[in-house]
Amino acid sequence: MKDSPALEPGYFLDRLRAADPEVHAALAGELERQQDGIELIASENLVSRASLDALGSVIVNKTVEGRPGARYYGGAAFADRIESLAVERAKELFGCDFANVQPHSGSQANQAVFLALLQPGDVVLGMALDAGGHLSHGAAPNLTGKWFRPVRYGTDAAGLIDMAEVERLAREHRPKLLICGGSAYPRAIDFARFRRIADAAGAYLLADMAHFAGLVAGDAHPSPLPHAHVTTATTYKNLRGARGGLILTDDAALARKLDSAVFPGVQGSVILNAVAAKAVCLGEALKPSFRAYAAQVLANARALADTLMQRGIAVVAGGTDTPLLVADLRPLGLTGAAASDALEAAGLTCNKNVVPGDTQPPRVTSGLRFGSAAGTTRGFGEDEFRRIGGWIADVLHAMAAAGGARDEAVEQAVRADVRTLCRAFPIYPGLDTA
Ligand code: DSN
Repeated sequence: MKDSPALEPGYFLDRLRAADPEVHAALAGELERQQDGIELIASENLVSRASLDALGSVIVNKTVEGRPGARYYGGAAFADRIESLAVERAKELFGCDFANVQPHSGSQANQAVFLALLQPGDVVLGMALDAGGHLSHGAAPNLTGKWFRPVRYGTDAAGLIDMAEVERLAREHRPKLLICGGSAYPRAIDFARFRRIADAAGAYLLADMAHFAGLVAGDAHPSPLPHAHVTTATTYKNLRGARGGLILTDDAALARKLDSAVFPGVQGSVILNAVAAKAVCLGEALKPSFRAYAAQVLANARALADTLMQRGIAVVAGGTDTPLLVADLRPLGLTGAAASDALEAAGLTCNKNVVPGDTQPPRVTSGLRFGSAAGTTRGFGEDEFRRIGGWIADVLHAMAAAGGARDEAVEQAVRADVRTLCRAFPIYPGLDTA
């Protein structure tokens, strides 16, 4: 069947519509949702058409295990070339000697670090979930929490990492692994001090920069790499690439252990189309234009945080040094679950999130997490993010005034404004959902 001339080559072709109308319809609906709504989930972004092309390419047909040049399967010449490109670009981008680009996610990158550096039952010191830590840093339901002995540090009254507590817990518990970085911690981290604490305790330092890797790549945030023994990252947040993880280090002996921990330790064959797309996004991040993107992501996150605070909405830690920020809804008497549903109806997608000292369960929470990476990709600047902050405040204050009940009229008015703004900033110009 001939492709519709209205469509560019890529996804959502007539070919797919004809072969599988149900999957086509769901993908077309998702494209329309992304086009007409504002994505504020901090772990999302909009990848380039080049990344989409790599993801949908014939390399998806190839199976390999092992590392480039040392595979367990034949026919790997082009797979090797693709993975080597991703590795070399990751090393150049982050200024390190070794990179493993195979982790399917940030969680699997962290699991590989645990496998490489620890024995079951070893003590791990990481940030508590309500302070902004991540599940894969030793949270109770995660294997890192079940098979190791997690000790958690938190934040102080200002919402900043309580470094005195980190020091005290490291002295008391002598962890084998100290972790900095997280999923919802908005401020810059004192990596040098973390390293001193790790050294005094005889621990390895793992920096998980999943939520600020793009800013590090674009020189808009300090790099943890000179301080950490191992750094992990994801490629799909503010690095603006395909889904997946990275492990980075300067230590040759650790690199060998980490490679074996990824394969055969926690993973099997490589998802080569994801690795090809990682190579593409890392190449894009090496271009000078990515520095402007990273700076704008940070400026936009700060504009959003400032607007929310000016409109009387509490922001954890009083702002942000990263692409993310967390609103504390307790003063408004709202839950994260109800507020995120209301914002989604208004065309603003974000996620409910626990806040420090939260007493609500994880499916309810007292907070909302917002990120600026995807909006910045579609061209929003600080003016647009200030408008977005105003719309968020309109929806939340209307709910608070009604004792927590949703205000459909306000949601629909904001929805209309959101759609108008989105139409002025198309996400993939030329792609059509028709
Ligand atoms: N770690 C999850 C998040 O931060 O949203 C998924 O990337």
